[in-house]
Amino acid sequence: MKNSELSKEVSYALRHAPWKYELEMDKNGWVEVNQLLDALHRDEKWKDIQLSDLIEMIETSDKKRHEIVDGKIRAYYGHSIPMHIKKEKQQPPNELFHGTARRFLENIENNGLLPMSRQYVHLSIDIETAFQVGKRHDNKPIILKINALEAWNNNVAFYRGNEKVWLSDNIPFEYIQIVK
Ligand code: HQG
Repeated sequence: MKNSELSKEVSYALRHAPWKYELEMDKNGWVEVNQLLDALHRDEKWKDIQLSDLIEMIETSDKKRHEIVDGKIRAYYGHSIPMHIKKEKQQPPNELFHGTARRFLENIENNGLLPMSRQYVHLSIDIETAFQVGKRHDNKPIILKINALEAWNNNVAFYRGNEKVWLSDNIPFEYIQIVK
């Protein structure tokens, strides 16, 4: 419980509102772990949180959302802040998947997949992961298959999030099929 609550708070800080925590974030989304700890300590709830708690939070999480390297921490994906988080382009696998709500389909057919309130479109490496993502929006989500490599070969950019999540910009519907 503590870990998932902490994970939500850290995600909020690193993805959506670093200024509320007075964090200095670089263009790749990294902030000093000590800065984050100082900010958390100002909240009674997190006053005893230490680096080891952040490490445990990351290790026990159901999804790989954050990483700590050389005294810095960042979110792998999910950003909505105005400053664009820079990601390295990377060739995607042949196919990727996206789980979404039935009510969004018509708009997606007309405009392709759009980042909406986030900086990137989020894609999953398999149908099961996409299904779980889609379930957040609809109890009977639809699964879209993205011909990612074909899109990449036609200059659609892809970026790696974590082992299960890929990121992209706008994906035209010509590269998308409805799986179920
Ligand atoms: C939809 C979670 C209308 C899109 C998950 C999605 C993921 C459109 C919604 C990560 C559209 C945005 C991101 C269009 C896309 N018209 N709707 N043209 N194009 N959409 O939550 O991908 O647990 O911002 O299909 O696991 O659902 O937070 O994105 O349904 O990895 O770590 O607009 O967040 O991870 O919804 O989820 P979201 P998402 P965490």
